[in-house]
Amino acid sequence: MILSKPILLSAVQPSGNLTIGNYIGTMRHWSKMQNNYECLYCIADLHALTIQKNKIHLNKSILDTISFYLSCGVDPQKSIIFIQSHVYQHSQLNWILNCFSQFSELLRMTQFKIKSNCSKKINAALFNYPILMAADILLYQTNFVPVGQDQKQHVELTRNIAHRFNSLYGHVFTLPKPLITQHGSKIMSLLEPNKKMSKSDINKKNVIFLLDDIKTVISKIQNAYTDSETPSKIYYDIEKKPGISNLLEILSAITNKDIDILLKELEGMLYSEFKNIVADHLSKFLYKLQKSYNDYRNDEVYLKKIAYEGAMKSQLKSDKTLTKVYDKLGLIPLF
Ligand code: AQP
Repeated sequence: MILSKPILLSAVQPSGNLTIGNYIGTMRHWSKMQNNYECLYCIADLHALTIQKNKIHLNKSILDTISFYLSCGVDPQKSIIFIQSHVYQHSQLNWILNCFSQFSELLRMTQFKIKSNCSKKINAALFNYPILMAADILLYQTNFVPVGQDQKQHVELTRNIAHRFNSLYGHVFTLPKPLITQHGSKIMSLLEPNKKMSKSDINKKNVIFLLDDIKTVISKIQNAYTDSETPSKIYYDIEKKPGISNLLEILSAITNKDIDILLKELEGMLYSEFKNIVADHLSKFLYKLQKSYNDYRNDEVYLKKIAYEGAMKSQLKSDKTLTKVYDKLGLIPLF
């Protein structure tokens, strides 16, 4: 008997240039995960519409994101890479799950509170987007969802919606679990280390973008906020030293070294020396990543072929769940 692997789904919104936060929080784990899970990696373009309204930017960002998936080591022979809008089942299940979600639970979503605070014009999709995310996950009978800390609440909401549906109709959806690493699950802004690093931040100095040139990376790290403790000492303490702790998280993820080990190596150093080390490792890492990214990005025919094949496979998988849902609800599937 061949035992099937657990199913894992992860996604990134092509809502702008990807950040080192997106990479450290999720994408850096994807390549290894392919060996232990049946992986689906989605480009969540419908989600991006909540923010991104520029046709040219969105189009570019979708292809950029596929290129990054590949350059992070996702192998289309082992995993499915697909664009959300190519698989209509997501929107269909989204509507159905809207009918099983409560207004009050959506109001509690921290991401919505943060995003709606920053803007006077809030679209309804921003409010409803956790339900589309639930549809993304539940369509594939997903067991695990690797996410950054900010998305944990949405995975919990997904479990609640699935549980509610299952209680009414019997077992239809697998209840997914978030996969969150102890370190690197919330990379903070460089100048405001009490705020999550985000690709849509208007202050670009807060963010290391995966496509930043090396000079920019060095300058952003050198200007990153630290603290005025005297004498200066490098140690990990999110409350007292959010800036230094954030740089330690970044360095640890990029070098694959535990923070405890790094702290021994950094003992007695000045903040400026520490920053130089972070900037040096980050620059080398990004240089390599960008080289691989550029090779993929220059071949749009290949990128579109991967997206097409991914869509075909995802449609087949997701349709099984949608058909089951239709059946349970009393909807009639197409003969
Ligand atoms: N700063 C972060 N630290 C760790 N993980 C992060 N993620 C995002 N920012 C960080 C994780 O990256 C994955 C993809 O995120 P997303 O694009 O789906 O949406 P997001 O969480 O809203 O990311 P951004 O960068 O903040 O985008 P915008 O500015 O467009 O809203 C997720 O697993 C997320 O947890």
